[in-house]
Amino acid sequence: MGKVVVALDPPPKGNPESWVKERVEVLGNLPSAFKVGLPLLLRTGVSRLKELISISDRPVIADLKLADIGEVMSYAVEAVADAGVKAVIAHAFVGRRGALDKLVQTSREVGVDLLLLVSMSHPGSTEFIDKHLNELVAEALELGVWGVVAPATRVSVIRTVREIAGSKLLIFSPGVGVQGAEPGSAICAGADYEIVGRAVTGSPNPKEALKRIIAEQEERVRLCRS
Ligand code: BMP
Repeated sequence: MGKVVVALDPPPKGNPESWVKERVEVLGNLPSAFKVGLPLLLRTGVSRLKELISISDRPVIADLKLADIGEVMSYAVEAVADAGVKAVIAHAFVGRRGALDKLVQTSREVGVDLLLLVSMSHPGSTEFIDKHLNELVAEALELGVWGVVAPATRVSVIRTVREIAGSKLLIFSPGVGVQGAEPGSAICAGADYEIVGRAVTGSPNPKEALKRIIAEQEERVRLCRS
């Protein structure tokens, strides 16, 4: 069983709804989950999201990358909860008081799991965010969230997160494929799921592309665990 979350980010040209539908239908149950973010939500709106979610059995993660005061983040979570998303992604750096404490409370009330971003896959993440990695993971642990997002492009970060969090947090890792990380490398470093976007969705045959990525992931994980 592969451990891949497919990021559905429709490019600017074309119809975003048919773009998503075509991919969700052919990928079926191969992905562990789908992730949708602003490139889709800004163009379709949350009301259309509900319909898109209904064509798949897989859970959907809303990648809102929230970074606001608690009250406003809560409104956003309530909006996507209505569409039936499994989880929402927020930035950990906004801190707890007046922000994440409220977000955690609202998410629980509306039955949405929370993923906190503790490090990012682009190089600039080391300029500010990564300097506080240990504190951000500790904060995620204290808040008792479902998991964190940490980059497949810097596996040392994943190792640190796993060391601090033990088995108390799931780790979702973007950066596999177009951003350069090899399938399976993040899981070998301690992640639970790898997030893959364009390497699957930009392929002329997304299903075959995902199958290849899953096969590679399984092989690398088999080797690193043997
Ligand atoms: P791709 O595989 O096409 O590079 O897509 C990666 C996905 O993961 C995108 O949806 C992006 O928003 C997300 N992501 C990322 O690339 N780096 C991060 O640090 C956090 C993310 O959510």
